[in-house]
Amino acid sequence: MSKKSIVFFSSQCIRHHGYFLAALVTCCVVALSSLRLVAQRAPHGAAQIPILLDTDIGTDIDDAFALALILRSPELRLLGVTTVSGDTAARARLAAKMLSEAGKRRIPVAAGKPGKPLPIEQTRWAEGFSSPQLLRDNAVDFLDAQFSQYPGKITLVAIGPLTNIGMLLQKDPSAARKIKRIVMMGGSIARGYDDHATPDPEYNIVMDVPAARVVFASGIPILMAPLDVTAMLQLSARNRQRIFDAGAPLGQSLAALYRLWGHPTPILFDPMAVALLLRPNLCETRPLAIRIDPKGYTRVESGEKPNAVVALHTDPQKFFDFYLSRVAPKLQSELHFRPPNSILLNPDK
Ligand SMILES: [Ca+2]
Repeated sequence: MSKKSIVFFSSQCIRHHGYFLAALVTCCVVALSSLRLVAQRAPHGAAQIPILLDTDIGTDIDDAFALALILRSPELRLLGVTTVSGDTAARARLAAKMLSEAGKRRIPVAAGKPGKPLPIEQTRWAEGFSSPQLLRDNAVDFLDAQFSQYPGKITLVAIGPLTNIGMLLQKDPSAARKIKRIVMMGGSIARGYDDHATPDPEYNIVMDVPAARVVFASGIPILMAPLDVTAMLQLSARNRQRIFDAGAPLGQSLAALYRLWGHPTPILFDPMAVALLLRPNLCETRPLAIRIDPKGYTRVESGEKPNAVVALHTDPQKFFDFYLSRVAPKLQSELHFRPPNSILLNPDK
């Protein structure tokens, strides 16, 4: 076929099959972008899990510890962070500064709709911080764009009230089909705060009951870490110091935030949601039908179709072993350290 014939043939094809070609090109672009997303690999060769983090970082201290675990987990690919509840812009600055300190200056952060401002002591750490990674887009539009760009690929890690994802699902119920899974800290089945043996209305649920109801009715697969597997996760002074001693960037950031937080003992509620995503066998889980009652209790409806896989029991020691192995790994020199004979023979020395 001559060059002229090829040009003629091509132009005829485009004329007659323009829509088909345009559709084909669009499919290729979408397929390529999806491939680009899943082709990223963790160092050991397995494909990375693409995630978005929705957080109320800044009130309790556990969100910062959860973000640290994400940043120390090569299996995860953090595509972005959204903030929720109260002063969402201040929370976004906190998340962005923590990312920036860890060298992750390209991970975007989008603030949710601002709510009633509450005093957040930790935000002083990021006062005046600015970065191009702080988006002008609001959290709901950002989530929408990400889930639409990679339909069915992204896991949402939700460690705050469910306002942002609830707003997205109310705006566009079809968005549920684009979300691979929600892994969340929230709810209380048989145990409550302080690890007592009765359930409580849990903070993330009770802060936005309508949003929680929308999420649990959406059909999105949910993996839920309630108080039953989180309320007992008190970070001991020894382990806290080990994390802070790990130094820059994460140990240093966590130490600075801890000092501003101003309480003695963090409880690592939120990091369990991240740990559960990475190590599902850290908890015994069961599919359950969860109904959110008007007071924010997460009630189990027997005989109904399950809408969540719920973690019900855990071994805190195994959780902390895992958490510390990631966020404050022992140096090889410490692992192989043996006290000299003189100390073994003379323990008082
Ligand atoms: Ca939280």
